[in-house]
Amino acid sequence: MSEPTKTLCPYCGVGCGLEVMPPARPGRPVNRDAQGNPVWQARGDRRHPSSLGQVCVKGATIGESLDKSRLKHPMVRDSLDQPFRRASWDEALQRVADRIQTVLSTQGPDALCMYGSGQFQTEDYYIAQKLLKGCLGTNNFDANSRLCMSSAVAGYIQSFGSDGPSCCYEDLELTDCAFLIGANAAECHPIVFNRLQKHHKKNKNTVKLIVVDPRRTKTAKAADLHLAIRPGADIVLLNGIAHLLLRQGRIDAAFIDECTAGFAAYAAVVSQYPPELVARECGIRVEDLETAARYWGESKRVLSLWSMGVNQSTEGTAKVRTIINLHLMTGNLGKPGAGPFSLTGQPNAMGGREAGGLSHILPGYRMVKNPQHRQEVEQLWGIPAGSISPDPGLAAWDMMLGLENGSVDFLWVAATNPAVSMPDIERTKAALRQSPFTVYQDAYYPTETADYAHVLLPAAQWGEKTGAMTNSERVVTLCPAFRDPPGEARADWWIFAEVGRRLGFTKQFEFANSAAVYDEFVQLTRDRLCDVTGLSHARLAATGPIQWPCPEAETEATSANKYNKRLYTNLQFATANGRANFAAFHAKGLAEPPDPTYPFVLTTGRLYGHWHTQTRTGRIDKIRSLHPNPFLEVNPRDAQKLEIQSGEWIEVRSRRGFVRLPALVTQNIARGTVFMPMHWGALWADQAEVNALTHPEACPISLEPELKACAVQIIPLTVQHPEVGEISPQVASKTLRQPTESTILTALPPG
Ligand SMILES: Nc1nc2c(c(=O)[nH]1)N[C@H]1C(S)=C(S)[C@@H](COP(=O)(O)OP(=O)(O)OC[C@H]3O[C@@H](n4cnc5c(=O)[nH]c(N)nc54)[C@H](O)[C@@H]3O)O[C@H]1N2
Ligand SMILES: Nc1nc2c(c(=O)[nH]1)N[C@H]1C(S)=C(S)[C@@H](COP(=O)(O)OP(=O)(O)OC[C@H]3O[C@@H](n4cnc5c(=O)[nH]c(N)nc54)[C@H](O)[C@@H]3O)O[C@H]1N2
Ligand code: SF4
Ligand SMILES: [Mo]
Repeated sequence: MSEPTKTLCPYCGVGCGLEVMPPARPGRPVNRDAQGNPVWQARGDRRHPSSLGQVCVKGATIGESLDKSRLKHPMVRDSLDQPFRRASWDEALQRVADRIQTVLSTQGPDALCMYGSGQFQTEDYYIAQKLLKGCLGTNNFDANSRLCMSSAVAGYIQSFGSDGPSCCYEDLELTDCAFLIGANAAECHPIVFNRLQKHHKKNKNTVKLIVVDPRRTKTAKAADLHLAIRPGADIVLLNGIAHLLLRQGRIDAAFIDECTAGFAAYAAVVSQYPPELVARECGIRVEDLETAARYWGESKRVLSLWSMGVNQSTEGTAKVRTIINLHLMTGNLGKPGAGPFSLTGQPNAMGGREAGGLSHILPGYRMVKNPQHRQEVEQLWGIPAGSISPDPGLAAWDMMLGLENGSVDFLWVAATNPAVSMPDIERTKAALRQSPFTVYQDAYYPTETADYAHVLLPAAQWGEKTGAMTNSERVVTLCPAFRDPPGEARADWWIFAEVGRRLGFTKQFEFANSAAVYDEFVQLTRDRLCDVTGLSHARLAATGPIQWPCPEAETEATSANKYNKRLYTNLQFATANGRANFAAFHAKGLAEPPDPTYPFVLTTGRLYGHWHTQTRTGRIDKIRSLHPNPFLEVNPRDAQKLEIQSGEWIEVRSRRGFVRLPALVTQNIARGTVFMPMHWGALWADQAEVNALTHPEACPISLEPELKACAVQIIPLTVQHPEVGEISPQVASKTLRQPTESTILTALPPG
């Protein structure tokens, strides 16, 4: 192969275009990593419309992760205390199919569950829906998007009548005011942030950047105004901004009148949020609140961008709707440079939503509860009417509860690592240990979740299978296979389809290849908001990435891309009456507020170089040296009271568990709040699993857990410890697996 393969970065939802080249190319030295192993090379694709050639460190180093610690063969065992033994695909798949059959006949379909991922390609997602929801008759398919995007999905559906972010990245360069709330884009959506920052720097006098985050992140440091609110105070703040806009008459009355519903009830709620109260509850200055309202009011085009600081909350949906309220109130949507823009986390969480990849939705932005929607899907799938259950299936955490109480008998986990990423990890692990039968389908081995599997299935990953992914701005990119999967690894969709065939659904899973799967999927998007009937693998390969909607009729129109950049430009929304809905929400605050015993609020999140549970990035030297160790950020005044300094070992305890790690004393975090990264599971450090501390309380609408806040206490490990006696830092440092203490001290990010 001499031409580079054009594809999409398989990490974050920015969805940067990559060009990938094999280690050896004619006339060039072989590309090698630090150990001398030949590795695939990746660079930015200048022609990709979303990223224009830019990449961050993760995209640039992806090639180094492809051949390390891969799961190459199916493995089976009868119980968790046995070692795995290698099995043929035939044996492993037959075990899975037989078990499903048994559970179906003894327990019924709702004892079966699948837990998937925004790292599936659309074809993987689609086949999984068809198998579980169509053929097996249970809606128990959920994805890690439940921990991630489900509040955004619920907020869009309730406010606009449909899921679907309406903005595009060009808006980053057309806005007068970017309002980032609960998003550390500089580290988590770096190329989106680069585009925004460039525009901001170029127009310093006219373009405003507001960041709302309890931490002074890299993103916050670039802002004109940083509102370091208390964790969980977002609704108070947003209602407070609305209060001032209303008081100053900076609203778009015509828009409210013609295009929205529910304004009066909303206005009544925000009238109860005067500036003094809001500033006090948020822990910010009245002047700063007024400045935020002024920026909103004076800007012609406001673009808000949010991510997990908003979604991962017991009031996640209410937060999303409260952001949208501000846009409705000021007419800031459906036009260039303005709108409520949810930044998607994973590379194909968007495609997952289109394919129906949560337990309450169906392909084509349809709802499980809607009889007409079920009927449309049943017809296309060629299954009897009534096959799809009218009840939403189990959400991610409810699957764990189902294992706990014995109502779930079969769990199939693919492309996610719940033994690290679920809340309340000890309870999660205990539930997984109780599972009568768990299939785990991953690209890597070992991972923490593999310990809980009865069957391990080796998955072909990005670059080893061909499929489509949709990024945050609704751009669909084809990701072609450019190398062979290692060992016997197979594409996720193929594995699901093969089990379907073994269960007798031969007609439903008769696909020659993933292009045929995609062709069937697009039929289910016809005349829906996310219409992609004009797309096929062949078209995407020939023309490159395309933004949806892209209905069949537009197949010929080369202008389709420009035409479809934004949704709702005609101000007709997807609700029954075409109007967008205001929502009137009072703030409820955190599910587990601090108290005298657990006086700190722990918040959690990400670092620039690492990706989630490190299955890839933990195996890349450059990234390991960027972030060698877990740490806990503590404000200097709190540190003084606790008598701890940077690098000293502490124990952090919540009602559910504890971690031990070094402190990082920094002004970047407010007093009373502490921060810990999510990346270190049991394989990468001892006793530094952030989710040992978190709780599973979730938003009642989106069912998304409040992974961003729980109450903790901090115990310095150099002093007498109530349970384990005196621990010196030297002893404690042995509990960190990877780097030594000296690397911790030298590599702590600058405070
Ligand atoms: N480098 C890197 N990038 C990634 C990922 C990764 O693992 N590594 N993962 C991807 C995925 S799946 C996702 S979902 C995204 C997540 O992207 P982000 O949401 O931007 O990242 P997080 O660090 O999880 O959290 C964002 C911020 O929320 C703040 N926050 C905490 N509590 C509150 C609150 O109550 N209110 C407000 N306003 N803010 C709060 C935190 O301080 C944090 O800075 O990143 C994607 N990109
Ligand atoms: N405390 C706390 N917890 C959190 C969060 C937080 O902010 N704080 N964030 C939450 C969020 S937003 C998210 S998205 C989750 C992420 O949590 P996880 O989904 O658990 O994290 P990953 O490490 O991305 O796991 C993906 C797995 O898929 C595998 N994989 C990669 N490609 C493929 C493929 O093509 N096929 C298959 N079968 N496997 C593949 C990888 O090897 C890896 O094991 O964590 C959640 N948990
Ligand atoms: S910004 Fe996201 S999509 Fe782009 S290169 Fe980095 S990780 Fe990949
Ligand atoms: Mo996520």
